[in-house]
Amino acid sequence: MQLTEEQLATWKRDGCLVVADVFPPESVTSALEAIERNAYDGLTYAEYREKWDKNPEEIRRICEQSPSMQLLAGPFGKALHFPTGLDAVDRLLENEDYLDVACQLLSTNEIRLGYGQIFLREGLTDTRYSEHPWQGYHIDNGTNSQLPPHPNWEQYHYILSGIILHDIELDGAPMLVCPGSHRQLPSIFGSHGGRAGGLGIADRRQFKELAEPTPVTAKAGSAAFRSSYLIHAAQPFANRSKQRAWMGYHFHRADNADWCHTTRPIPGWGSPEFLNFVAKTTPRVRHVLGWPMPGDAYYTSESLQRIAHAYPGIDLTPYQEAL
Ligand SMILES: O=C(O)CCC(=O)C(=O)O
Repeated sequence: MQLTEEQLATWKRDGCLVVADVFPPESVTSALEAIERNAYDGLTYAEYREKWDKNPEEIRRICEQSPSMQLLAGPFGKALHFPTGLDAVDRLLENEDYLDVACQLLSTNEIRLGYGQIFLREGLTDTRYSEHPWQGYHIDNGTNSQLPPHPNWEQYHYILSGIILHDIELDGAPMLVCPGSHRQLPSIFGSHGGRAGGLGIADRRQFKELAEPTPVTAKAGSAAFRSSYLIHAAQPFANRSKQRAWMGYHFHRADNADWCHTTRPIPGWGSPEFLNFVAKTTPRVRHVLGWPMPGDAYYTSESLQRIAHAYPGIDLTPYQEAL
């Protein structure tokens, strides 16, 4: 998929971009169902509401006792970080159009995955917003980077994406972003400062240079991208009968890989989730995870035998053909 000049100009100006029709309906539907059953103790969202609308205090009590990070995947969230082990969710990463867009936004074909995470909020239990509309604004750069934002944002930021699994409308708590703020951090840092790679501002009204926040609404099948330097915040659901669910992947330029390491407790290289995903996925996705492409000198008949041993079931044909 080739982005238009207008889309690229919007990206550079705003630091965020929603690209429509990246994912076919069937992949979005199966990923949403897997994310719902993971979030709601085996139920769909409709079944969960049917069960818990009668007893909201109890479900809120259950959430209060859950680790806050786990709640990112929903009230009963089990799998959270990539690879989640939910096939339909993890394999969204194999979409070629999606990877093409990420490459264009990072201005390189050499991109790497920094992190991936289910992100689900739902009206019955959601508390992930601030009390006042000027609070809660921050950047997400510190999730994967130790280094504070650099004035040359295009070279040194990373990108966060949300794969939109159902329509996100104005009453469904769309994220609020300050367009263009990815380019305004040098002045904001000057008067505020940040910590490591991150930055949170206590009161948005103190920063007159920031544009009015805009809600990121999007259709199912879109991919929403934003710069790790973009200032944004959560807002409450105007309609509490809704949920908002996406799968998010973060990408950085390969030449920033030295410092783009996630702070999140991701399943390790030896986990069944990782081994199974890598065995099944495409050479391009393995490359985004750091493997050399087929044809690289790393691959010899001996090294391929070792890979076959380490990743049972892997199809090494593309690597063998390029020997
Ligand atoms: O829910 C949202 O839209 C915003 C979430 C957010 O700001 C974050 O997790 O960094």
